[in-house]
Amino acid sequence: MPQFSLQEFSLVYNAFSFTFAAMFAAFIFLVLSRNNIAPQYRNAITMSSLVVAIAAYHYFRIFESWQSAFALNVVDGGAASYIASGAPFNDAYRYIDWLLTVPLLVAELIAVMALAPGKKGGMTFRLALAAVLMIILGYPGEVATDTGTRALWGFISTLPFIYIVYELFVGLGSAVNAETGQAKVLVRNIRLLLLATWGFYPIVYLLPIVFGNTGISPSLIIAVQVGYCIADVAAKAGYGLMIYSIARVKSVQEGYDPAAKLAVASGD
Ligand SMILES: *C/C=C(C)/C=C/C=C(C)/C=C/C1=C(C)CCCC1(C)C
Repeated sequence: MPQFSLQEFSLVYNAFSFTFAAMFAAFIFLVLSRNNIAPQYRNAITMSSLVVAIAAYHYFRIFESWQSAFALNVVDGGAASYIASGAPFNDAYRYIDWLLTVPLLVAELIAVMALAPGKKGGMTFRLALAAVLMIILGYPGEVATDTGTRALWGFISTLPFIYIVYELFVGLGSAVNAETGQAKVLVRNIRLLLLATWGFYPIVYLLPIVFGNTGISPSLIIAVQVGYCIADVAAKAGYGLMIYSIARVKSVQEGYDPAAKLAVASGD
């Protein structure tokens, strides 16, 4: 079982705490800013809010689990450290989190894009299904104790992942080109953000294969946990704010003015 110095333990502890705060703050922002968005794009904001709310809850649980998995060990005359308390560190919360949030992340992107209304439903369904399959098929490999099984399920799970990337960059090509002005730039950038952040997860999955299960050192555990925090904040909160920006730009482009509506409502 790994043993961590005080600084190492605190680094992961603080990363979880930061991630919880970032998800929670993004949730408050998205809920409060909903009225700045034209009604036709509000579903995207609702889904973004759900994603960060679900992630905030799971980070809170992961944070608690990390806290209870290690106990402070003070040795007379030696350096204090954190050793395993006997309670397992449960980061299986992540897979449950992904199962719920990853389909929502693809659905929120489709919801703000210029796709013919008849095509939106089908595209959302195919991408969300692929996202669910990707997570479900990755799980048996995640919990497998031998690297062969891990590699096999990892490979199978990569197929829906490739399908999602293909649809985003090829299948949705004309929908991206149909965007205008700043919305087009933002939609292009959010695809890149998605690719860059999502790419992190299969790389982490590969580490036990690359290093061999016995090569998982405390510093690797720290790198993986802090890395997941960064990827999750970017892929959920950062991504959610970009969805908000796209929805806001398009609302303005389409003539939606929340101030005018407020003035009418208050009789000014
Ligand atoms: C907020 C959480 C996100 C965006 C999680 C994304 C997760 C993935 C893209 C996971 C992909 C995987 C593979 C492509 C193969 C190996 C197994 C997975 C599930 C780690």
